[in-house]
Amino acid sequence: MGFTELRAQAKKAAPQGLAVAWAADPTVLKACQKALVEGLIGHVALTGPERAISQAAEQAGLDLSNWTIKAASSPGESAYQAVELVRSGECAILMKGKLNTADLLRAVLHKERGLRGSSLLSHIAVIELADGRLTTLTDGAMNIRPDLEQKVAILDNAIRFAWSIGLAKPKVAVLAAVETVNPKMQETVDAAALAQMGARGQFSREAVVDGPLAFDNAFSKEAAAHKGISSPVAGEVDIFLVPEITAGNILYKAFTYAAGFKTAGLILGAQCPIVLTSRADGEESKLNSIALAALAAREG
Ligand code: COD
Repeated sequence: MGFTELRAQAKKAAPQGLAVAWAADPTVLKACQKALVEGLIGHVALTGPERAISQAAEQAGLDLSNWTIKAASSPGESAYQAVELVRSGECAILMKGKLNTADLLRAVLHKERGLRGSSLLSHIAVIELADGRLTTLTDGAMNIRPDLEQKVAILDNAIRFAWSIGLAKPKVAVLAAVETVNPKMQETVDAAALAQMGARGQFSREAVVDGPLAFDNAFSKEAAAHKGISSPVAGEVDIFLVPEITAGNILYKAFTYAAGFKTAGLILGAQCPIVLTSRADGEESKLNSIALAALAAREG
């Protein structure tokens, strides 16, 4: 299953409203328009600087006369307005426009006016590999240096998400630089604990968790065999769990830019799915991310 099939699945969900924070970006507007035409969403509400949004719409060749626009003069204000559109029930999906990730996430995390859920919020990237199969990577965009407890929550979010998009009993590789536990490398100790938790059924849905694994042996069955590593996830990984944001962000961008794979991104664990791609990501990546959010919104 690739993004084409996912988009087809997402069309079957009842179309929901999408709120965009700081929407003055032609690529974002075009992705929203396509999502409307494809029936992935029912309506769009934009927040941000009105003049710049009109200019972006002109650049994109779009007529926004039927779209709701809420004026905001700063990215922070715009983020709170978009969050409020979800809190009021007007929209069921939030999307990052042309603002810093941290500005949007601070509004989402606000204790009284935000969208915190019952679990830790985390980012998941979805990647379509060369053979057309989807895999995921977490967390390369939100949690900076998660401890073991936070990694458990990040992995649990990812496992539930994988099931929701049809990756049943997902295979998880907990990444490190080596395959053996080295007490001087905390990520290898955490990986071994997570693998044992998987074996004991400690996540909220079933998954096969292995680690520590270096990326080559997780990604390639041949590399693992060559090194004499026997792993039930080698070459078939559905979830790559990275030790911290920098490793994850570099790997995510290497998938996009060096390998040329299609990618999409979401924040999980909030009161609604949040479309979170890089500002440089193209229209297709943003559209695929909206489709994922529509599917996740259906799951509730
Ligand atoms: N889930 C739930 N609650 C959280 C989370 C989370 N992931 N992170 C923080 N909180 C809560 C804390 O418990 C606390 O109550 C409050 O939010 C504030 O926490 P701080 O002090 O850590 O918050 P900030 O504002 O300093 O940092 C939160 C950010 C998400 C902004 C920060 O973690 C961050 O900058 N992440 C990286 C974002 C980024 O730049 N990504 C770039 C790639 S696109």
